[in-house]
Amino acid sequence: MGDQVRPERIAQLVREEESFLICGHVRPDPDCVGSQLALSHALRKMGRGAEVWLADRVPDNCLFLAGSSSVHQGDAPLREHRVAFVLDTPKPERLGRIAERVLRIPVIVNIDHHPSNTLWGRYNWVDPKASATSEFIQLLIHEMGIEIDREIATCLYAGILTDTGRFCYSNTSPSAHTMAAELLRYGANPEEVSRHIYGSSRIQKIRLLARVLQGLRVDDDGALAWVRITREMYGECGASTEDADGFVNYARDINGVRVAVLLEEMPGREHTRVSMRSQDSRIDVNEIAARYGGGGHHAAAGAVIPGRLEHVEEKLLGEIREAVRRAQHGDRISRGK
Ligand SMILES: [Mn+2]
Repeated sequence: MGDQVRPERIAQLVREEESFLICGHVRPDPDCVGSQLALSHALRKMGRGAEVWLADRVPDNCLFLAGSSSVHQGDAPLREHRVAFVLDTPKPERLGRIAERVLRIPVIVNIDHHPSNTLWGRYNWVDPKASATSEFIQLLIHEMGIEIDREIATCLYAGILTDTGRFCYSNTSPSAHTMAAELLRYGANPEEVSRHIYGSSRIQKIRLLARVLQGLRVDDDGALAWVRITREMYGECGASTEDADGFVNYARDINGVRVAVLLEEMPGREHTRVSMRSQDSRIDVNEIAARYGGGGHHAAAGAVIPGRLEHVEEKLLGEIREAVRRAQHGDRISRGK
């Protein structure tokens, strides 16, 4: 574990080194890929080498970002690097199968906004108040003295747009809007970015969504809603796990729902992936995910839990109902005072 540093220190490191590896988490999202690509463009503009490396493939909704086709997915980096940036990745396990190789790199710069970040780099720039990792990269690029061009602006805008839930989540801070506004001035086109990210669904995804919503369940009191995805559903719809991103939000957006859960059967059926959303500030789903070695944010978190879907469903939903009860009980006590 290393120190928390300021962007000036990281910009100094950039001036001292020749080339950089830029890594991110498994199941990469637009904030991860966008901040990686933006940083790689800025480093190349400075005459530095930059290699973007991920365990999983770039999702379809990020393929419009400049440089996405050159993201490396091999078992090892293409070149030797002394310094690795790891972005949007709260702990090394979230790197997936590349974790071991990344941890062999002497200097790791950990830049992230997840509250669950363990400050695991040699240098850490971690602030849970930032709406997206893209915010840090925007500040760092300024610190590096590089002009933000249209391609960089588009990458960073995609990150802020998606991590704030299209500027809807509670992390939609004044700075998220200010930084997004700056990116528009540098040439990001919000209509184009939104169309690529939200308006180009595969038909397999919509078929899977229809199938999943048929199985939506809600507790009698309306506080907990959940959906399940089995291996059969993927097979029947020709869909993949990436297609299910965001499905939990349909359960979350039902009037009266405090917590929403998506349970997904993993290949082999011995593990279950869960995504949780809280609509109640008193219920911290990050804390619940952490009990299972997962993490995320207060209102959005997930974990991969050993066990078949039915068992995980019963145990996890029991814990969530308990958290909902406690939150409501606490509310009654404080109102009684
Ligand atoms: Mn992020």
